[in-house]
Amino acid sequence: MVLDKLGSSLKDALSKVKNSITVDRTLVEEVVKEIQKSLLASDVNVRLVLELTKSIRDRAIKENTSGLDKKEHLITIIYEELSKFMGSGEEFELVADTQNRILLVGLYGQGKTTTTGKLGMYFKNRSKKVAMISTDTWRPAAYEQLRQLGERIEIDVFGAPELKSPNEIYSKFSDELSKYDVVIIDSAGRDNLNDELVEEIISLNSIVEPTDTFLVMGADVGQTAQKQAQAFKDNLDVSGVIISKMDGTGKGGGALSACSIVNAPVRFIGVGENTEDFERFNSEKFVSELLGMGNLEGLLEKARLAIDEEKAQDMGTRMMSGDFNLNDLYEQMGAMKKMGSMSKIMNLIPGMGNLNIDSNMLGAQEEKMKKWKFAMDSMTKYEKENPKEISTPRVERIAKGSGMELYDVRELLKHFKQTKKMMEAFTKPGNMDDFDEKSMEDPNAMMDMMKKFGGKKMMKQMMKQQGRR
Ligand SMILES: Nc1nc2c(ncn2[C@@H]2O[C@H](COP(=O)(O)OP(=O)(O)O)[C@@H](O)[C@H]2O)c(=O)[nH]1
Ligand SMILES: [Mg+2]
Repeated sequence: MVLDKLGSSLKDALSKVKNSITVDRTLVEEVVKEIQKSLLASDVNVRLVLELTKSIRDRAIKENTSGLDKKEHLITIIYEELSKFMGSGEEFELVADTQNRILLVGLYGQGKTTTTGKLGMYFKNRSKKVAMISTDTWRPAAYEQLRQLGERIEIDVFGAPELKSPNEIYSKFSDELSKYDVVIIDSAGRDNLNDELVEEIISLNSIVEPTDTFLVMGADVGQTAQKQAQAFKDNLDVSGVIISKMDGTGKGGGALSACSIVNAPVRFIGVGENTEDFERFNSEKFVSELLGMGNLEGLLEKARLAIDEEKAQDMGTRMMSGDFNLNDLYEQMGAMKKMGSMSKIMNLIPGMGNLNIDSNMLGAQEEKMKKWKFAMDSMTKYEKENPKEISTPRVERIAKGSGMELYDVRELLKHFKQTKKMMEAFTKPGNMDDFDEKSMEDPNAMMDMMKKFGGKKMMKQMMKQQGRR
């Protein structure tokens, strides 16, 4: 696994917490020191290390432990702060309802061209019509490299190495490019970010008007990462970082620091030379793996349940007011996913673990939710807010845009209607009669509700029911 050295030293710091008898200031200090040492050894920027460890220390001392014991609380804080440092937030999604133009920038040799192909493949696999364009006028072989890559992975490539400037190249093809859902622009690099390159990229940026600009950086850049990142940030609106060559180094902390400097999350990582060696980056998942979360997972779920309580309350209030729409459903599905697989969630609920619910059934439901998320990404804001207005032509467009079958989109809309009905039953007093204690005890009825609902409010309801017995 990538960054395994950092991982093993962070794990050591965590076992210190786990094996301690009490959590006091001395322990917090000791653990903070260990974390500092491990991060610095992985080339993470010193200032960032100090900031990060300061928040861990402050939170560990000040925060109230919200239902967790002190050790659990400290471990949760370490996990949360590390995830935040790596740019937590939603996973990358394309901007809906418009052509996405993704500009890749970075110094020479950082992996831009390779990453152009990887990103292209990533979107092609998600049923998008993808084009790649080479705007590197510096190295004559640059276009050829991308052209061959495109031929291999069957993605259209544009480029005109005989032209003098990136702008000329992009303008030459702008009509043709308008036919694609996603256009990935591979730009030129230099050994250094000199004025010439800055000027070239700023001017290319103004012609392309990218929906996203990703800074590509090799995991092996070390301490120079901050300087590079800062220079690009000063001149461009960098919306994310892609770290390539994560497979080739035990360090990589330098590149990870870059996202903190450009103030944008790590979006993808490259883990090899081949097109498929590419992963969407999720800082929480990454940190879980880094910390060897197998044994921590239960704890984190417990912490999330406690913390999300508030958010669930919020959602509940909104639903009470009767305007539950597809955005809420989306959020619900996201919250579910965050808590882990359905079977794990079932295990967390007192009494549910022993019900022996068919795991195939749960798996199938999870698959469906994945598809529905794709479908919802292809809806407009208006459609998500007014699901009733989604007519057949719209269903067709959504299916096409997300690469789903008509059937999938219709099923999603049906699921939404049922969920909405369910919400009303839960939120309006008196309507609970349909879902009395008896049906709560019947695993099938329960599953039915779980399927229809898929939300936290319902879990809370169930837990209340369980507690009442
Ligand atoms: N091991 C490994 N090598 C990579 C990765 N990404 C790019 N490379 C290699 O890094 C070198 C430079 O890549 P290139 O895409 O040409 O960089 P560019 O100059 O920024 O366009 C090439 O030899 C690539 O094969 C990666 O994720 N892992
Ligand atoms: Mg290149």
